[in-house]
Amino acid sequence: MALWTLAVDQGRICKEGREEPSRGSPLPAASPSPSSSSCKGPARAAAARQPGATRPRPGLAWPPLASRLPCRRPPLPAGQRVLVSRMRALRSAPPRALQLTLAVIKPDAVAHPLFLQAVHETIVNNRFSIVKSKDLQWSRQDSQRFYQEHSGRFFYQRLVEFMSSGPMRAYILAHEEAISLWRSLMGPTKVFRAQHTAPKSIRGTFGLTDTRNTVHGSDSAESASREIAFFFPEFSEEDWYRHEEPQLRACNGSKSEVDC
Ligand code: RTP
Ligand code: MG
Repeated sequence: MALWTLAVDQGRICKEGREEPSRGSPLPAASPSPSSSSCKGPARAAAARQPGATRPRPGLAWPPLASRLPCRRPPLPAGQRVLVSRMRALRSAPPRALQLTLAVIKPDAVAHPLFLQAVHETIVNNRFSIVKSKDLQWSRQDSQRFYQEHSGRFFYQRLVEFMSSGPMRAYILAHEEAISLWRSLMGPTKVFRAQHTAPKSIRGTFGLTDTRNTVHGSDSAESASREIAFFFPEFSEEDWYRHEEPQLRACNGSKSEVDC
């Protein structure tokens, strides 16, 4: 007759089955069947093979509770382990309601103070928070590195020359939809198209040529992180999300500007 014992191990209930020893015999009638146990059979067998393993007394669970190997959960497959650790990280990370993007006013617009002022006002009027800004001028090497992805294109040399030809202004902008909002305010890359399809956009209004098209904007969250690090190497996105983003979000949601 099968006798079932319950062992609580590491907070988990582990069910073990064994055959009852035959009457009068000091040993169990049969060694425990691995298939009758939810603890893995090999674990029990290993415990029984230990040099000091105690012989069981009839009627008691065998081997004694203290000498049993712990019941361990079988390891998760690699894919599931990654998923579980990502879910844990997401649970402990603060919520990210604000998105960051990199915006640049290119040399053609910075050369005209009124254009520069107008683009700056577009940023402010569209409820972006200006997290950081700086005026700078690139060397040719900076320009080549930043536009590496376009290095095989016909316009690459022209672009590199232009972007290192004069001062620029760079911003880290925060907004719920920072990337897509800034890209839609910029308008299409090609100025001729911008003038026809989005005449009120920044490029439609101030753009000069397909190269001298006034502004730059990150096109994805990954590009934004990479480009922000390129222009603002001292800025830590992680710290900003941890300390400043929650405050800024609270301020944006609050009607009073006293505490913000
Ligand atoms: P950006 O990177 O400056 O925000 O512009 P984008 O995404 O709209 O356009 P992208 O394809 O990334 O091109 C980068 C910059 O290269 C110059 N360009 N010139 N002559 C041309 O046909 C041409 N095409 C692109 C522009 O300055 C463009 O912004
Ligand atoms: Mg681009």
